[in-house]
Amino acid sequence: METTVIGHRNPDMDSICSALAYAELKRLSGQTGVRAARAGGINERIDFVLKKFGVEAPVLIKDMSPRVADVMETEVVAVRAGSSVYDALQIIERNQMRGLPVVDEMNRCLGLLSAFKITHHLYPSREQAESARHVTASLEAIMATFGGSLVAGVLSSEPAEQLLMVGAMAEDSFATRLERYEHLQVVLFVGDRPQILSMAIKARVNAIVCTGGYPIDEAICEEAREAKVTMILSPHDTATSVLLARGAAQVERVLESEYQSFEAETFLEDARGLAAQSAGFIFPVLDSGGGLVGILSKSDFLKEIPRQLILVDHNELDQAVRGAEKIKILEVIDHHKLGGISSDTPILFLNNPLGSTCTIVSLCYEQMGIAISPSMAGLMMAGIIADTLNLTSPTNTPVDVAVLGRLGKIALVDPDQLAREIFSVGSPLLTMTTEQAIRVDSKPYADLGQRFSVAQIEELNFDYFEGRRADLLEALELERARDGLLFACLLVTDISGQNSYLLVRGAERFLRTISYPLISPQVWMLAGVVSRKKQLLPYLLQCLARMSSHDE
Ligand SMILES: [Mn+2]
Repeated sequence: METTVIGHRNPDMDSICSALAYAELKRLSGQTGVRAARAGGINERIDFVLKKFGVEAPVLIKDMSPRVADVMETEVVAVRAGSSVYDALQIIERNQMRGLPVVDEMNRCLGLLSAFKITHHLYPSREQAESARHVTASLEAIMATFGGSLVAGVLSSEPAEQLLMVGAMAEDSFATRLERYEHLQVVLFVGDRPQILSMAIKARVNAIVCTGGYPIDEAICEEAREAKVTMILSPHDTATSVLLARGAAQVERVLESEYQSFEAETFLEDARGLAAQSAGFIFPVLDSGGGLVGILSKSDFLKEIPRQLILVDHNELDQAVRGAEKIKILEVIDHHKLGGISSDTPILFLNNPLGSTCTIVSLCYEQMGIAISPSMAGLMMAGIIADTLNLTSPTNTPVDVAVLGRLGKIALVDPDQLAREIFSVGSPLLTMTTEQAIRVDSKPYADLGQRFSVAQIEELNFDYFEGRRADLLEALELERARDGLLFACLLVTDISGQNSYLLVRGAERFLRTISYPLISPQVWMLAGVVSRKKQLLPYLLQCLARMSSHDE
């Protein structure tokens, strides 16, 4: 079972750092198969912190939806194209399967061999029965099917089209029939009949299978050797020997070359739809070169997905990595408002209105008595500093202050110095495109029957704001129209002055409800507002409520 610890889409510092630190805590407490992940790109500030503390960025996962690779069988039982139908049947029976994939020497899938197809080959309809005597196989393969032994001539391993013939008629009739088959490679099955044997050797048939286990006269063997006719002894009677010999046909003659296949990365949901429409019973899973990497059976769709999620720094599926709703959520560690998540079984749900998720994770380490490494302490400091604007945001609590102090002693880093370093790196307005600036920390919401988005960027001051104002407003309007939102807004926070500008594009009836001072079209001054979750979001919800009551 693989456990992925992951923060929200458009991850911020707290999301990235809490995922890394919590995954590490899980590993240290003995859980295996735990990895940290991120649901989106990382910005310059996060990159700076990861480098400073020497930690690799968590793996990027854009979609957690179950894939074919999650449930497919990777230990594939396959059969080579050159194998005999007889051998394939033995494998099918031994493994209690309904069929097999057929591969070439490079393990590329050539088709499927089904028990049904084999049955059809061995028991053709009456109309096609004549052709059933033609078998493309080597003499070696034919002999192997009935466990015979060579008594004269050579045993070719080259496949060729052979005509299976039984010498069960009177000598005259036999002679006439042999003439008819002159141009064919005849493999004659005959019992203890010296005359027939002699005639066949003189006619230089390709091979003779002496059935019934009778001893063969040495003179006849000598005759066969001189005429270069292969003679094989079968321990079985004629009927049994011929029946088994037909299984020498190569599987590539019997395979089904039209079949439904998947790639390991195919979404399981898509595969399920295609499999349901297909008459196939197994589905080869192929790599880009056609190589066979797995097999999917219809019963595999019922398997439990061997992956689970731990959500950090969010608890709303709208904000979670795509596909999160399709797999089991094991834990939620968060400090945001509740977003109506539900589960099938009891789960660990730790929501604590502290300044950052990193603060909560740090408390988890302490509670479990597990030592925090200096690099993880550094990461968690960065998460606390970024989310609380270095302990100045209204979301900050005395617990955050105490935890940040303790982490500083472990990481041997001064919190104020770290804060200065973080916020001086990569001013979003200076270093990002307009598109990035409105998306880097944007969250979607669906509240009071309305959908909207709220983004935030932090600046050391408003120096670069005026030059970007028009472009930011235009980009917000594009996003709002594209996603069909009531409004899209961006909070530009000056962390030194502890103020923010709020840029909003959206329905006029909503904009009317904003009571802060308007400083230019669609830009409001929010003095003392720095927190999205604790200040802006509750305010926006009030505005929405006011709008609804006016609408009525
Ligand atoms: Mn957070």
